[in-house]
Amino acid sequence: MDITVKALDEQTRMDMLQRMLDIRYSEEQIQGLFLANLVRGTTHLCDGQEACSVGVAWALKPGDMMTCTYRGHGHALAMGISIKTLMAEMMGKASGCCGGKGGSMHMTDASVGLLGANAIVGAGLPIAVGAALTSQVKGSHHVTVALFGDGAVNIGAFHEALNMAAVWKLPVVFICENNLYGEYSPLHTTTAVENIADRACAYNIPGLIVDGQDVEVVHAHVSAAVERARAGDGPSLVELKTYRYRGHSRTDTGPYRPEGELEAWLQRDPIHILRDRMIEDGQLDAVEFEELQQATERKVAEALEWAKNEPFPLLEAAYQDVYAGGR
Ligand SMILES: Cc1ncc(C[n+]2csc(CCOP(=O)(O)OP(=O)(O)O)c2C)c(N)n1
Ligand SMILES: [Mg+2]
Repeated sequence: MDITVKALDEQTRMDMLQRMLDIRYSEEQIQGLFLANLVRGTTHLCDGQEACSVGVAWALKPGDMMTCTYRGHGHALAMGISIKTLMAEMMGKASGCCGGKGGSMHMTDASVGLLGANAIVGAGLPIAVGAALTSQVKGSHHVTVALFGDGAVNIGAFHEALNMAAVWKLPVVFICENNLYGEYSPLHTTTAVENIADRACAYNIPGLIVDGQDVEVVHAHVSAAVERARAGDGPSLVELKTYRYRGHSRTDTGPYRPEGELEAWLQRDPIHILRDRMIEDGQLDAVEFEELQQATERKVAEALEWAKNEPFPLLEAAYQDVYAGGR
């Protein structure tokens, strides 16, 4: 696939920057919530990976769909779930996107195209293939993207999904957020290839290796794969090289990471890459960026306070949403 990365217009860049900041500050607040024991269970944060979710979401059109993983707060916000709804879901409140019954690992809202975050590694891929088959049968020209981690590529469902989608030329794009670790295991100890995208040749589909820290680069590559799928030319495998700043889940401080690795990735922070480019192009200055950060921090804190005061679901809600159309 021949892909040129063009500068996006100023408004699009500003919107992307804002959404990446929304994600960054939301993750910060969520970590605090869990550490303060205000929410039971666990959470998986995506700070460092913001350019992936935002670049992918901006490559989609209304009606397109996404499946993602338990590391899915960024995907949910990028697809258009509001910060308030996200925070309410996090705290198990009735006004959350799943009525408070999903929590951190299951941010879902079909009305924005988010078919579901999945806690089972690899489980979103066959769901995306099914959604794509529906679009193909209906002739609706919608595309589904499946987001998953590097840990999912050794799961049977990955291979089955890619093979079937390739054979049937389904309108689906498989997007791996390769953050170098599956739980506490470095990729090279679990996976025989260095580049996940190299596996595409086994299914006779394009494989793209992409800088996952640069939102414009992510957007350009995913857009090309999405439009290829929409045109009826079948799936692609896109690998976004990225890094999670925190450990696997809330209590993991990442002691297994080699010294200096995190610091090296912090030098390529996705928010700073876009900020610096906008400053260079005269679209933003340091003071405006500072104000944007502060306003976002306030907005996220307010959303969290609002969510804290929302009611929990009623007991009867346990019987709702069990079957399709049951609400
Ligand atoms: C089928 C299955 N096997 C094992 C697990 C336990 N598990 C939870 S997260 C995880 C690591 C997945 O890593 P990766 O796909 O790279 O995603 P990341 O957490 O890095 O975003 C594993 C093995 C699971 N949830 N599902
Ligand atoms: Mg991983």
